[in-house]
Parts: sequence; C-alpha cells; structure tokens
Amino acid sequence: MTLDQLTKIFYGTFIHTPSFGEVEILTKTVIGINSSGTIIFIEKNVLNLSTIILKLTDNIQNIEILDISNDPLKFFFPGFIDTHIHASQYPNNGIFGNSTLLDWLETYTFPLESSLKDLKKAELVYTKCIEKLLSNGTTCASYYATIDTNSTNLLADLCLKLGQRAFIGKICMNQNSPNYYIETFEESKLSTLKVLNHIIKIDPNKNLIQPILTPRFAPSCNSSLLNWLGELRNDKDLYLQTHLSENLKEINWVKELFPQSKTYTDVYNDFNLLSSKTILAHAIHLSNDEIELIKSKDSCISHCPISNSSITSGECRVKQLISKGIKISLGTDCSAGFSPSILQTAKHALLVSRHLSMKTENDLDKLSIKDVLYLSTNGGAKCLKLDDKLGTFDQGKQFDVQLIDLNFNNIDLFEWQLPSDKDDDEIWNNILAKWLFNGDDRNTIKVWVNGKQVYNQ
Ligand code: XAN
Repeated sequence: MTLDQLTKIFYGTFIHTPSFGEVEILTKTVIGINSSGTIIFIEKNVLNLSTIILKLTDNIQNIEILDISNDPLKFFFPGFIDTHIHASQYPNNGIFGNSTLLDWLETYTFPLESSLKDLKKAELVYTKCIEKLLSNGTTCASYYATIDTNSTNLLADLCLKLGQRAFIGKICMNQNSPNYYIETFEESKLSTLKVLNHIIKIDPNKNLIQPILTPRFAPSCNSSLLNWLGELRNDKDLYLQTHLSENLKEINWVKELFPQSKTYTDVYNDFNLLSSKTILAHAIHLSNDEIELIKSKDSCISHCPISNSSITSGECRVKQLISKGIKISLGTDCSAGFSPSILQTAKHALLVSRHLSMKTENDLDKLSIKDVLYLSTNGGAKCLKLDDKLGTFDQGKQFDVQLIDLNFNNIDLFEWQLPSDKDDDEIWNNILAKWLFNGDDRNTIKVWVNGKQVYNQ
C-alpha cells in the first residue's frame, strides 16, 4: 500500500453482500481511497480514528475525512447496479395503461424513442434520467438509447459528464418496426460502428463508459443483422444486451420468424450472441433446455420485476435460475418498469417472488431481503463482469458507494430498534428491512463513483 496516494478516508458502518443470501455489517470501519477512487486500505473495529490516521500518515492536510461513526442511522452501502434500463423511455415512467408487451411497444414506446432524434429533447430526457438514477444510488447502469447514432452518443457524453458508470447501447432494429422508427441493415451497421468509435474516443481507458451491442430483440432484427452482430461481438469480445422470453405472444412470434431455431434462446445462440458478456432481460418463460444453454454460455439475466408486473409479462423464477448457477441481477426496465429506483425494484423482486411461491406452492421460490440486496449490487457486478472492481467493499475495488441516512420520517425507528456498540445481527437485519420496505431516495444522501462525489442531497 502506498499511503502517499491516500486522498479520502471514510469512517463508520459499511454494509455489503459478499455472496447471495449473505449480508456483512462492518461497524467502526475505516476505508481509505486514492485519487483514482481505488480502495487502498480497510481497517475494521477501529475505536479511535485519530490513532489510525496518525499511524497512516503524518500529513493529513490534503486528506478528506468523512466520519459518520457517531450516527447509528447512517451507513455506507455499495452503489446500486441497474443492468437493464431504457434511458430513452424515461418520460413514460408510469404510463402503460392496460397494455402488454407488443401493443405497449407500438402505442407508447416507439413514438417516444423515435422523437429523441431531436437532440435538444434527448439531452433533456437523458440528463433527467441519469440525475434521477444517481440520486437513487445507482452508480452503474446498462442503458438502451435509441436507433439514432447522435442521440446514443449524446447519452454516452452525458453519463461521462455527470460521472455515472454506464454501458451504452445503440438499439438495432431493421425489421418488424414502424416505418418512422426503423433502419436498414447498412444503416444499422454503420451506426453501431460509429457509436463504438465514439465511446472508445471519449473514454479510451473504460474508466466509466463502455459500449454494449444492443439488438432490440429477435423480432426486430433480421438474420443478416443478427449474424453481423454475432461476428462483431466475437471479434471484439464485446458486451451485448437484448430481451428474451418476456411475453407468450412474443415467444410465438419468434418461433414463426425463426423456424430453424429450436427455441427463442437458440435464436441468439445460433447467431453467436451468447457469451459471458451477454445480458438477457426478463427470461421469464424459459424451458429447461434454454436454462441449460444460458448456463453453458455463462450469460446472465436481468430480472425486471416491476416491468413484469406492470405489463403483465409473468414471474421470473429467480431462485430456480440461481440454483442452476445462472448469474442474476436487477433491472428497473424503465419505462415498462415505472420506477427508476433499484431499491424499489429490489422490494418488488421480493414481492413478485412471493406471488410466484403462491403459484408454485414452493417456499423455496421466495427471495429474502439479503437476496435482493445482493442482486442490487454484487449480483449486478458479477453480471457485468466487473466484480473485480465493484459490488463490495474490498481492497483494490473502486469506491462506487452511496451513503444511506435513515433519519427521515419515511422510516420510524424506535429507540429499541437502534444499533448499539455491540454487533447485533438481528437489529441490523431489521434496519435493512425497514430501509428496503419504507425507504426511498430521501435516504440516499451522497453518492460516489470512482471515489468522486457525484450526488449530494
Ligand atoms: N422487448 C422489450 N421489452 C421491454 O420491456 N422493453 C422494450 O423496450 C422492449 N423491446 C423489445
């Protein structure tokens, strides 16, 4: 450890989820970071901050210190990771009527997305969306933009400017789309390459922004486009995101469009789109063969419970997929999902799992508070293959963190519910439960990405 690089020190309670179903509470802990936002030391059970500081350095002038150790209702938590969100649909949050997937796309979604080729409008929408996510503690998001090159590049520029870690996807769609929102195969290729080049140019070291190939879903791309995307993905080892098996009508449509493929998942596999860097949103109605195929490719699933309830798509069998070894994370899926908050999404993941368990009469389908907090953070990091950098508090990882403060009247904690100096698991489990079920963006008071503060309430 080179302590002359030490720039910031944080002292207090840190809570994270090292594995699925596990929460670790680190009280009286000191974390130090360097100017790149990398955690360079962690010291647990520190009773006196000054002694530690004196041990570390004799020059504290240039070191920023944030000490929350005197407030029992504040704690640091890893930043949330949203692995599936359409920035371009943000204005439609909450507007979905009684629709289901295919009519929802035609009625609400395509008109809004296509209108964002107006870059003034796009800037307004994307800025609001990014700022809203940051204020909800989301430090990393995998975004869908639109089919438009400039509008997609703008989203990347704004994430970089506002300091959010992001994967940026230019949507590809060259068939079964309205005439006002469709591209040719040639246009889709050119636009995809332009966006890749732009992102590499603005963030060559991938400090914050990375490109992600984004065929919207099988019905909107013809075989030539899927084939080209598969080759590009493979040649350049790129991330890729798409939708899978969300709605029964959609699945039947895919069968008609791609009769040569055995299943919906096989369509993606047949075009070489599945890898350990592929994020599949929804994946609700999978057969056992499809589950095996996803597992064999080490692709991951973004579970979007609010969206799945809102446009009545179904309940993803999260616990079953995890038991098969599939990586799972959470997606807000704005605007089929009405909330930009991963905390709300985690709460709905828990509730949707209860509905699933009523249907299956299997208690094992229920997700716990610890489970959904894992999916919101470390699960997302693993899906994005960034778990060497994000998801937990460990030396060598980046400080992508939110400071939670429960001193607001959305959460009434009584004296006997407060943590004491003794570590008390049950007290902390109850505090996390109150945060999950009654908390909201009021409780996220500061947010850092790469150690840089990007939100302050
Ligand atoms: N399938 C989709 N599902 C969804 O939830 N949102 C979308 O925009 C979309 N496009 C295809």
